[in-house]
Amino acid sequence: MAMQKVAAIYDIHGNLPALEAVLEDICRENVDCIIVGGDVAWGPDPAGVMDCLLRLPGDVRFLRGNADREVAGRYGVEQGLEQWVAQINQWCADQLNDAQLAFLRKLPEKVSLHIDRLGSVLFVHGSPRSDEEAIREDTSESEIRPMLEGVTEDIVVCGHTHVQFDRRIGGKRVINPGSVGLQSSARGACWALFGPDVELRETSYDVKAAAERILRTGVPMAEEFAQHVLNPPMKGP
Ligand SMILES: [Mn+2]
Repeated sequence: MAMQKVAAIYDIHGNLPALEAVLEDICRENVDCIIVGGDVAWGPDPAGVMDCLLRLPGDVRFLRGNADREVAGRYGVEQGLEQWVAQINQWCADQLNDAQLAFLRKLPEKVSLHIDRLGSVLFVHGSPRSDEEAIREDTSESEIRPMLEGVTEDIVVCGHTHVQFDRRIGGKRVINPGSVGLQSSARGACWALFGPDVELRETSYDVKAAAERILRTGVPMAEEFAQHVLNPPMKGP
């Protein structure tokens, strides 16, 4: 059955206050489905975010991001993670229970839907061929074309790089909803609404309260996470 309205929330990265603010906005939109686009738990409040997402009513479809794979598999420096990423990764895995880790381990890498007036939409985390391949606003078309090879959908939705964009490449529309919890080039929590058109949305939330909360979590590099939320990196001119 084709859907009328779908919300995409990507790269939540353990930021529960940002997620809650976005879910309030989504609630007002009467969506048929929410796509959770990966990288949910790696961040300051892995358990809070997982509890919230797994309690959501209605049609919620998850796909797996690279960080979900890394948290669920307890990746360390041996698996190629940088030291600081590995340290946070282990801490995040320790915050989750076995059922939550098993849930992350079993997620699919892509979700495909048909949305009225938009057409077929493929949701992935990085690119259609890799959960850690980046597609950015300024990635060249010649780099992106091979990533889209074999994709039959009209629209590709990808995340991972944490900055919103809406591009047209080789007859396809490629969209990044931005990051809910670890945003760049935006002050608020970013997401996207699909149907009948595509809306890139930014939900403001109390970043000061969120930062204070982060400092109490015990996550490694809490100060850096708090600073990121208070002052997200902005793109140069
Ligand atoms: Mn990612």
